Amino acid sequence: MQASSLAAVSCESQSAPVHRWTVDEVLALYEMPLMDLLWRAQGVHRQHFDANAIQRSTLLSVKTGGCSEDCGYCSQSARYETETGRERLMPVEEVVAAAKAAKDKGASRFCMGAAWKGPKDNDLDRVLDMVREVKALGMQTCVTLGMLKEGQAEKLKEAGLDYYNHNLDTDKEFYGQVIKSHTHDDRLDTLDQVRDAGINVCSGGIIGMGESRKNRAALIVQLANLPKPPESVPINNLVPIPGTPLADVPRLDPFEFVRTIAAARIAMPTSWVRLSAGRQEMSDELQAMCFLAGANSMFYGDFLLTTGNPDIERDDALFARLGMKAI
Ligand code: SAM
Ligand code: DTB
Ligand code: SF4
Repeated sequence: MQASSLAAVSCESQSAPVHRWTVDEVLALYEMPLMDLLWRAQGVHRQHFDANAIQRSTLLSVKTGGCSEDCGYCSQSARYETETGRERLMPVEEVVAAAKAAKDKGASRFCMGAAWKGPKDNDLDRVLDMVREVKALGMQTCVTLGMLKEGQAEKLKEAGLDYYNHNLDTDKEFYGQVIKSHTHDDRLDTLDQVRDAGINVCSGGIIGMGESRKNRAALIVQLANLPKPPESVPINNLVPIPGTPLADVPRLDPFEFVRTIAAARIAMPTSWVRLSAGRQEMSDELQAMCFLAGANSMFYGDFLLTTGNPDIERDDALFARLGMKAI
């Protein structure tokens, strides 16, 4: 690792970034020869993390389908005819049983997702019980419930919530081409509420929706330049869902996905970068390249929300082959 390339990225304390990234700077990372980019990202990664350890979260869809929003990639929007059915908010006991099973299999965090524009207060009460009980199992807790109203983030914090997932999803400039029922600024507003309540922010995006490389670089900049970079940054590869407007978008070059992981790692050196949706379609070799690029977190378990994930046996075998350990 060259000292000069480290200097460009290491001027950050744990709490406040002093370097404000520009789109041109992140585009320049994307344009590096891939081997140079991987070398630099791995150097940054090793300054802050154990390069052989991966954090594992298990997802559960606690309320599925029928969402009012029009996100063009989503199987759960009520506006598109997809194969995803509609299910009511799950009973707390069933959620806790799923969390226990995930813990027994080795997940350290349990992430509960709901297909809402945002939670109604009475629905939130049941989610608060889920958070309390999952936390009591000794797991880290995460929820993704859509946009929050005033006071809801504080209630989640009191219940013991560790992380709130709310993705910026794509560049502000491209956002309106994928989602019209709410705005990028609405997403930022919820992130402010989460951060102000003292909950860790989990926010990232989706790659491969037809956006340009510049849009991808701008998304990384918008995440890195938040008042504080998100503690956790999921990078999703679009899972094309038949029936949605993005069902037939041409597939992205996998190396562009790797470059996005590397750019996220370099721009957000102390954040957990999660290799998220799209892993089922990736070879083991491609995933290993994502770890080399600085990904150090993943979803673990046979399902994401409504689509599949590599089965646990495949992931366990991959960890063994790569000599990686779970945290
Ligand atoms: N309704 C809440 C929201 O929008 O924040 C929570 C659930 S929503 C399904 C959570 C995230 O899943 C989205 O922000 C998006 O990043 C990701 N996601 C949804 N569908 C996806 C797909 N087909 N491929 C990749 N990522 C997807
Ligand atoms: C995130 O960034 N990815 C996860 C989690 N946060 C909630 C969801 C991925 C969903 C993939 C499509 C599906 O299974 O419906
Ligand atoms: Fe609803 Fe979230 Fe899907 Fe958008 S991404 S349609 S808000 S569940």
